[in-house]
Amino acid sequence: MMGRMTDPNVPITLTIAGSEATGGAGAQADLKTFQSLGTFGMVALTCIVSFDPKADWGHRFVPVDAGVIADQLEAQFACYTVDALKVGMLGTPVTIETVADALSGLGEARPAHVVVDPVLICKGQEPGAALDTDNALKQHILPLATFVTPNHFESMALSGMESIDSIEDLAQAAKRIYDSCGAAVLAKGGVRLAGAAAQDVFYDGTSLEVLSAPKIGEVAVSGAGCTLAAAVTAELAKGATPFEAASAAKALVTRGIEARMRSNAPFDAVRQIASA
Ligand code: PXL
Repeated sequence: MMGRMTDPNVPITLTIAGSEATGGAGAQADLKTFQSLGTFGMVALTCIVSFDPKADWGHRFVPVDAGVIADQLEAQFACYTVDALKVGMLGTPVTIETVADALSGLGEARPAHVVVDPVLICKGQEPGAALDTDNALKQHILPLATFVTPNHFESMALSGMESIDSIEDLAQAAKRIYDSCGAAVLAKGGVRLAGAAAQDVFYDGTSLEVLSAPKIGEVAVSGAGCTLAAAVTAELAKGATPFEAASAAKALVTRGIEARMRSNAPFDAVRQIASA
């Protein structure tokens, strides 16, 4: 294999994420996003989520064996120089430790960009039910992040703030999260903050920016968060600055919500549309 190199003209992206079988969220959303933004995408699968139509569309969750997760990462990093990596749903403390060990063990081969979507609680889970998973994520994965994309709930959990009711509160949370881990932060207000705009806050230690787009309805769309973080990952892989990546990602998610899929489930799913 001497002399064989990764093609330098094709940005390479990897997501470490769970399968959401209906294709709206998780690894499927990530891969579609990677493709729509012109990168070569890979998935290391951490778990399989199947909604249960007989039980209020709750999540049936099956973790992938830790050894199999490590094997996937070994194969991927042996094949390619990964330009940017996304960490999505991990799901259990064992998975978190496995992924953290694998990434720490990469040394020089660790991608320059590690985008963490801190999936603390999935819809359908009781808050607190997954406290050990949340703590493991904070302890083992956040220190590896160069970019983090908390939603409204995760911004409260990671900043220690009891409520986030305004864009000023969200900015405060973004600053606190930056101070705690040193990663660029894109804190998502989405539909959770009142007003006609879906606003998010970007903070990287120097510049604080509010990203704003008209709200499209008042109901969260499945896969929006996954798609946003995957789009940030793809843009960073292509050489964008963190703020450029955040802006481009927000535009892709807005287009994807406009073009959303309706289904027999009581929620819509983002559809990734490449720009014209
Ligand atoms: O949207 C968060 C999320 C991430 N990853 C997987 C999921 C979900 C939500 O359903 O199933 C695999």
